[in-house]
Amino acid sequence: MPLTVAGKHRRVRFPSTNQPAQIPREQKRPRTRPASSHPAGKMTSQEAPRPGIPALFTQPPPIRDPLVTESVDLQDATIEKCLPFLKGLHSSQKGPFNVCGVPALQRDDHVGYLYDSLEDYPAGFVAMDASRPWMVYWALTGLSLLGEDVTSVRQRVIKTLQPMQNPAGGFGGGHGQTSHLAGSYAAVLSLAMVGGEEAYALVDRQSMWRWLGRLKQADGGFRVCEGGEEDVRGAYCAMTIISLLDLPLALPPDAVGRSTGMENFTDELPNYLARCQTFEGGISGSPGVEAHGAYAFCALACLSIIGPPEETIARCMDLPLLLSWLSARQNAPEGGFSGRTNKLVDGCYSHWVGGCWPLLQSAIDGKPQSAGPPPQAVGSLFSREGLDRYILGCCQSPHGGLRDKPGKSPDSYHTCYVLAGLSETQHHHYRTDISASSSEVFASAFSWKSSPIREDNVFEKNDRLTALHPLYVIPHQAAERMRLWYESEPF
Ligand code: FPP
Ligand code: K
Ligand code: ZN
Repeated sequence: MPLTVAGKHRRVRFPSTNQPAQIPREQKRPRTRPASSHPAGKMTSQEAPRPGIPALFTQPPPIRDPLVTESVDLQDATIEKCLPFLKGLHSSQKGPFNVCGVPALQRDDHVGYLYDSLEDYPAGFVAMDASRPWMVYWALTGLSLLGEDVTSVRQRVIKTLQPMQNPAGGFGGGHGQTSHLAGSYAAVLSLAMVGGEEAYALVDRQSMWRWLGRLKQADGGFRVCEGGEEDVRGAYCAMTIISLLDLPLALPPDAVGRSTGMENFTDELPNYLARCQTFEGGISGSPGVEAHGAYAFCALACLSIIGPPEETIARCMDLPLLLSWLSARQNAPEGGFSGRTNKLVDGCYSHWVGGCWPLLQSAIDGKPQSAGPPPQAVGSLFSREGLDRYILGCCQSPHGGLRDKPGKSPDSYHTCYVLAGLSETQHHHYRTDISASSSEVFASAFSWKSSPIREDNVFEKNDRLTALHPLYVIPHQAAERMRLWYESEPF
């Protein structure tokens, strides 16, 4: 019997196979079953998939672990939920479908959703009040990916961010809030995207530099705010800000790190990041905890900002182990990425995990020899087709916006990072021997180029998105223009 679910604008009807599987209490204990049977198989719709879809993406995996746990049940339920979308059969999917059985990107709906996300919110969204710079960043990045000209909101962005900057340095998550590296990262990147002198000149670089000096720790890492936690987000956000704003690499005179003999923001940082690689090969938020895709991106992007990936990543990470863990993030039939071992596919990892691949590829390719793309020694390190199928088939919400997975509501965070992931599948990202910056330290960070991939596409010309800078996650020009402007300004 079809079920009715309340949507934002109208009531959407889902067939009953779309309900999350109820896990009976007694099944939460690990149990075993014959390895050959798929318990959820009976629930799988027998309706034939659209033509053009390989069997890999239309069936539960053929090899199964006989031990059944709560994680396995959740995984089975997720596959059941995704299959009708992967097969192109779900009634909420909008076409046209291409010859590969993949639905078109609903560009206008997503553009509309993101412009809406910059308007007012009802009271229930109060928890987002500390994420104001992020709301701006996700919308502007998503709109840029979709080819919108975001300079049209320049004045609004400046006016919104201006009160969030604190006299003692950095941006808070809202007016009157403590400065935080995550909010400061989102604020600086948003200013880069709208661009222009007024936006660049808004940042107080002197106080930013001093504040960052108070966040740098003796072990090489960064706290995310004064008195706050230290993790790889802090390190990535700090190095993003330092490199884009052309701040001095030297620590301010009163920085805590100076008391242990450190002189620069990058001192001991590679060692700190190296200590975040775990026994699984993935990278954790801080030494000793569980590897996660979001932190893997932060660590690898941070290493790629502070030096060429073939030096920094190769020196700090066990590459074969990292490749093995990263590859295990992608499964069939879903095709999208999970964030960690034994957890579920989620559209936002299309960027956090998807964004790691070009950085690893660059570490493997080695020192760039020319201004053009390097010869491809190996094929794609991940299945672009799988990720495209998950994004276009499972992550598009029927009224605009993109989501974690079928059954979840869209939000601007997922819309941004799912689109960023789609863009990543559509481009080769590589470094050249030419840098947009005159800096020696950050020469590598500003030497990235992107060119559209033409082979093995399962998406259409109209689904093409803008390329993003693989380290700064904003359009290339936005990052380069900001850096060049500050290079020309006295500090
Ligand atoms: C687990 O959530 C998620 C994390 C432990 C990391 C979240 C961090 C980010 C998304 C990125 C931060 C980056 C910057 C630049 C600030 P979960 O348990 O709900 O999800 P899971 O089951 O998929 O692991
Ligand atoms: K998640
Ligand atoms: Zn997510």
